[in-house]
Amino acid sequence: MGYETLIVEVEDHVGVIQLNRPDALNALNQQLLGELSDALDAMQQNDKVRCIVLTGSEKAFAAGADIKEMSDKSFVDMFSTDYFTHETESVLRCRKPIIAAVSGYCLGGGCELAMMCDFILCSDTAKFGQPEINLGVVAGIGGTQRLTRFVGKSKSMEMHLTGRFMDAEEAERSGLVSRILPVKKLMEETMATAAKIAEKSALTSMAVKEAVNRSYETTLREGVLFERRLFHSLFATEDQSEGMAAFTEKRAPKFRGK
Ligand code: DAK
Repeated sequence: MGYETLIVEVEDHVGVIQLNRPDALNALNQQLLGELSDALDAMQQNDKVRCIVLTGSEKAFAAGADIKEMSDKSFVDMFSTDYFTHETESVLRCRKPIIAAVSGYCLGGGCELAMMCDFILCSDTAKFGQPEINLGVVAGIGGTQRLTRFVGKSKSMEMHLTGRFMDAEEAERSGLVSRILPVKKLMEETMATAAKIAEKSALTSMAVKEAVNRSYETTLREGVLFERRLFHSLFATEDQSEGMAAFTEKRAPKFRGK
């Protein structure tokens, strides 16, 4: 399928989705988010894809929701269409691992989109922020909730109340991103990380996602029980037999997602 606001390709077992509205610093409008939702659903259906990379340009992952598209909308427009909900939840619906590769501006809805991915790798030029307060609104795609879980109340509150940007060092220090990479190496290193994930059992990757995400939703005791039951259930898979046999036979495992 052809997209106007995305560049989509599959390299080996990694699906790459690049946000592509360079004139608007990849601001998220309805067309882009609709296309993103389609692209993610297609990658979920595509058995060849085992890991997904979501990225932008060197200058901007995304500078937020498209302010020009939103500015004239009314409460009724927003509420009756449930603006952006279905589209952005495509990231949460996707059961395959999604890495956000962030360079440059990652603001407002852009930061919220990156936080919905499974983890964030960023370049040393990345800038994160929730500057919605400057527009007289609050974050609306989960920023107040997710940023707080990543960086804690104090820093999240400060970011949302002042609208200031956080650089890559601060983002790594406070747990928002997993690693910082030199800007020219961001995609190469991200693709290497994605390829490493794609070699694993796709079933086990799905189980990891479900277990880690459950930690946000439940008590420690219930989460640990959920994890243990997933662990037990993976003994019903061929990939568990293959992984453990390969270790004993001192060879690389060949996972088939079965
Ligand atoms: N929307 C639309 N256009 C944008 C944009 C944005 N968010 N950000 C940048 N652009 C456009 C600029 O207007 C400019 O277009 P032209 O004027 O050339 O036509 C072009 O991109 C280049 O931008 P600048 O000239 O401003 O570039 P600079 O390098 O000087 O500055 C900047 C870069 C990122 C600091 C600046 O562009 C900026 O402050 N951008 C806005 C950042 C921002 O406020 N982001 C938050 C947006 S609000 C919802 C829930 C949540 C949301 C929406 C809905 N629902 C539940 C319904 C989310 C809200 C947001 O994200």
